[in-house]
Amino acid sequence: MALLSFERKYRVPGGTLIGGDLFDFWIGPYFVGFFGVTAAFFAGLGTILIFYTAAIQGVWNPWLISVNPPPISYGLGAAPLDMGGLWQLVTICAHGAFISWALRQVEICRKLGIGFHVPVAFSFAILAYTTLTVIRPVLMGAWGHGFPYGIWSHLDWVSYTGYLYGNFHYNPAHMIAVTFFFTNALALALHGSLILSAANPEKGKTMRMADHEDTYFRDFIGYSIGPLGIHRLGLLLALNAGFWSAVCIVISGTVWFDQWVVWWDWYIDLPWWADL
Ligand code: 07D
Ligand code: 07D
Ligand code: 07D
Ligand code: 07D
Ligand code: U10
Repeated sequence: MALLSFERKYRVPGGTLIGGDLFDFWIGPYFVGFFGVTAAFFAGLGTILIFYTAAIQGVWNPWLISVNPPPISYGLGAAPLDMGGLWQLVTICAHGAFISWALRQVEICRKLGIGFHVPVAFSFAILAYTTLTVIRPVLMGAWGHGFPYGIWSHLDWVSYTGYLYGNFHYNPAHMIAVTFFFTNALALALHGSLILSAANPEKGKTMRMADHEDTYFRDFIGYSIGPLGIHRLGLLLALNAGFWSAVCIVISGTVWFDQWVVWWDWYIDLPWWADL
């Protein structure tokens, strides 16, 4: 693959977090690095363990493969391989791979001398995953509260866990998370469509730039957040979507045990109409 002249210029040693020059090289377009090696190791091992589980269970339909966590009775102890031990190993591998991936992003940022916004953003996805498979199970006292690694089975877990607390829609942090997801989709639709509209002016005219984009929204709703601002807003919305998701699930079963609709009783109990 041909290298961009820019890439050739920036392919110099340095910026690694660990191991100095060890693995400080590229294969084709990919930077390798120490964390590229650890990411490949953990992802490879994790995948092998998933296939091993499939072999033990005799299930090869990709939709139905499922690496299940241990029964609740094992608490926070190590479980035998075929009783959730494989799930525990896959969870370790997944963390190894995701965290390596984030640190590899950090190294590339350092090499290029740019900000760390990408690894920070990816860390919120890892936070949501860690909340589901480590933080909440540990707080609840059993690995069995983690979700199973399977395409269908993880949906069953979400549904089951949702109905454990009645209608999960009444979870206030879930509402905030959903609102951030919806608003995020709206913001990206606005941004994508606005940029493409400026890039596709009437026939024979040159591409429009930020002035046109700003003016469009000032005409339309009286305010434009600006070309840099929309990216700040997008990142803010997306990170909050992941963050409030982690909050909504970690509070279910640790600080709130009842149906979520009951939480709203504080509203009925407000003093000015409680006695009516
Ligand atoms: C498009 C970037 C690319 C990523 C892709 C996913 C695998 C899994 C492993 C067979 C947006 C690659 C998939 C590597 C193969 C095995 C063992 C990102 C893009 C293409 N889910 N979920 C999916 C994961 C959870 C939920 C699809 C992962 C929580 C619902 C895919 C995790 C809860 C629905 C998938 C995870 C939950 C899905 C599409 C980890 C709450 C759907 C994902 C590691 C968050 C949808 C059949 C997608 C679907 C779907 C992967 C966690 C709910 C299989 C890797 C436990 C309600 N999830 N998920 O596009 O079609 O992401 O399911 O945390 O309806 Mg899930
Ligand atoms: C419809 C909004 C249109 C808005 C317009 C503008 C104003 C002006 C004024 C500010 C589409 C209005 C403008 C009012 C305002 C000022 C001044 C957007 C619309 C025109 N689901 N589910 C979806 C997930 C479950 C169910 C879509 C996830 C459970 C039903 C999306 C999960 C059950 C329907 C989605 C999950 C269930 C959906 C929604 C997880 C419940 C739908 C996004 C993690 C027990 C809806 C077309 C959307 C749909 C829909 C996501 C779970 C039921 C993909 C992530 C299992 C009945 N679900 N869902 O559509 O498809 O936005 O709608 O568990 O009808 Mg689901
Ligand atoms: C931020 C742009 C501004 C829009 C705002 C909404 C009204 C309604 C009416 C009090 C992203 C203004 C709200 C005008 C006032 C009365 C009677 C866009 C932004 C600020 N929903 N929904 C919300 C709507 C549907 C679902 C919040 C509208 C489907 C779930 C808000 C429609 C299904 C959750 C809201 C619509 C569904 C919400 C935040 C129309 C599947 C939440 C919305 C016209 C899509 C979350 C309490 C947001 C929540 C939420 C409005 C349709 C599911 C009240 C206008 C029927 C699961 N919905 N919604 O972020 O907190 O929009 O609920 O189709 O958890 Mg809804
Ligand atoms: C966890 C993914 C992390 C991914 C990583 C990377 C690879 C490599 C390889 C591509 C967090 C993985 C990478 C594997 C891939 C290649 C080659 C992201 C994660 C690290 N809900 N609900 C949410 C809605 C209902 C319930 C979040 C909507 C019902 C439970 C979001 C609806 C009930 C949980 C959300 C709805 C219910 C959630 C999910 C509508 C079920 C959670 C997004 C419209 C009956 C989960 C942290 C997320 C959560 C969650 C949305 C309905 C239950 C806000 C829109 C009422 C139990 N719901 N939900 O978290 O918060 O992404 O998880 O009805 O656990 Mg909900
Ligand atoms: C993007 C981008 C980019 C930018 C950008 C943006 C995408 C390249 C260059 C844009 C992004 C943003 C601005 C940021 C973020 C926005 C969101 C995430 C979406 C969420 C938005 C909100 C929550 C705000 C919503 C606000 C709205 C909708 C404004 C509401 C405004 C009005 C209601 C006024 C509408 C005006 C009209 C209809 C015409 C003129 C009217 C008047 C001036 C006054 C009122 C009129 C009268 C009084 C007349 C009489 C009334 C009548 C006849 C009707 C009466 C009827 C009744 C029922 C009352 O990519 O980078 O940077 O900026």
